[in-house]
Amino acid sequence: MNSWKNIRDDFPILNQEANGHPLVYLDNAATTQKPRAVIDALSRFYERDNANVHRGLHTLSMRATAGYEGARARVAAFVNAAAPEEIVFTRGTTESINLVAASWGGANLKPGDVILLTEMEHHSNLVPWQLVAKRTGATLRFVPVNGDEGLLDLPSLDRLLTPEVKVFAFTHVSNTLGTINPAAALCARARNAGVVTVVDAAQSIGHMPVDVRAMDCDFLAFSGHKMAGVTGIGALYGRRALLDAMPPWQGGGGMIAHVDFLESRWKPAPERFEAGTPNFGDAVALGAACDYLDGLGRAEIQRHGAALGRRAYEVLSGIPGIRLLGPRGERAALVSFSFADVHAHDVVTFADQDGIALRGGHHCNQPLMKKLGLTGTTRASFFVYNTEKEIEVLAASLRRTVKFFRG
Ligand code: 7TS
Repeated sequence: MNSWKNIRDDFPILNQEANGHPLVYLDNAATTQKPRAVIDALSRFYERDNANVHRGLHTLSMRATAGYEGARARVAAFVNAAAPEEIVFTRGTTESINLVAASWGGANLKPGDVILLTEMEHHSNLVPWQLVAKRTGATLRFVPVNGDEGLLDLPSLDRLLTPEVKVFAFTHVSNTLGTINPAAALCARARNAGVVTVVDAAQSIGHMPVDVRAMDCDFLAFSGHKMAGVTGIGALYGRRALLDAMPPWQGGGGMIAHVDFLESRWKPAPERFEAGTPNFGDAVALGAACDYLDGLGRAEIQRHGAALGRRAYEVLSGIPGIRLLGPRGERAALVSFSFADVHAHDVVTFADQDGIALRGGHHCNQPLMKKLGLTGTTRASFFVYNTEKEIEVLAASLRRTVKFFRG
């Protein structure tokens, strides 16, 4: 069991100053920091076990293969998949969604079909669908977001789920608004209409229990680096029958059952979708990240993040002229806001002078920003090691910034 006591000591990077102040890292929605256990798992792999997987009969190769396939089983258990074969390792959320859009979408969409998305999607759950729509003649349709509170307009869903809709891809948690979408209910409504579901779990995977069988989704995409894992690795969960029926999206070594000069046959999933030397070192570290988060307890992580999200919303709402986005009630571990008279980039730059890491901009949500009449927001996003005290430090810094700009 990992312990919440002295949790900050698990993350070596936090023990430093930025611009003469203790580092307050509030950019976790972009990427989380890594605990010593994950960093050590990565070094251990390269110090003891490194060899290419799946092809060698020597000791190191067998150990590396066991590590890689063990990580697959660990990730499968982390999201409660029915089998390790339902986990395809990818570079992250973006690649996972591109895989589904290109492979499933390319094989199953045709002119007249509709791809249903929401207005709060990250560009990585929008642009891949635009690309496949162009290729296949399908069109895009969007579930509206209701104003600054940032909730999906759920009553409109039944009207939007017409027989032309073949796939519904939506984010579990909005990286810009902090909205937590009712994923299981959305999947159930889509399933009743015979629609395939793709859940973008980039912002939920490290912050709450994510159970693909409880959610009953068809696909789920996530990144390791947003859940205490290292960069360059993530996964696509896919229902086995769907994955096995999908064509490959990249060709190369490792994904073939047989190759001839003119044609080839594919292995079943997941190998079919993992052409070339896979990222086994980072996969092993992702397994260690799963262990770390489960050690803390994912329900406990969710409670901690929700409390910080709520507290930040409350404390920041006292700052004159602030416009807070996202739900007033239950929200994820982040808060997003803007000022009419201070640009988000200035807010971030001033906060950095106080040692605080924030993010300012459109957060890869340009269409949503346009709808809300904004060019960007400032965002503070939390993880397991953040504290209420850091929210006070943030609020004090923001007050100084707005005072400076207002003279
Ligand atoms: N989907 C959501 C909801 C995200 O927040 C992000 C990244 C992605 C997909 C893409 O993940 P990637 O690991 O493949 O890049 N979001 C952010 C962010 O909010 N700030 O930086 C990256």
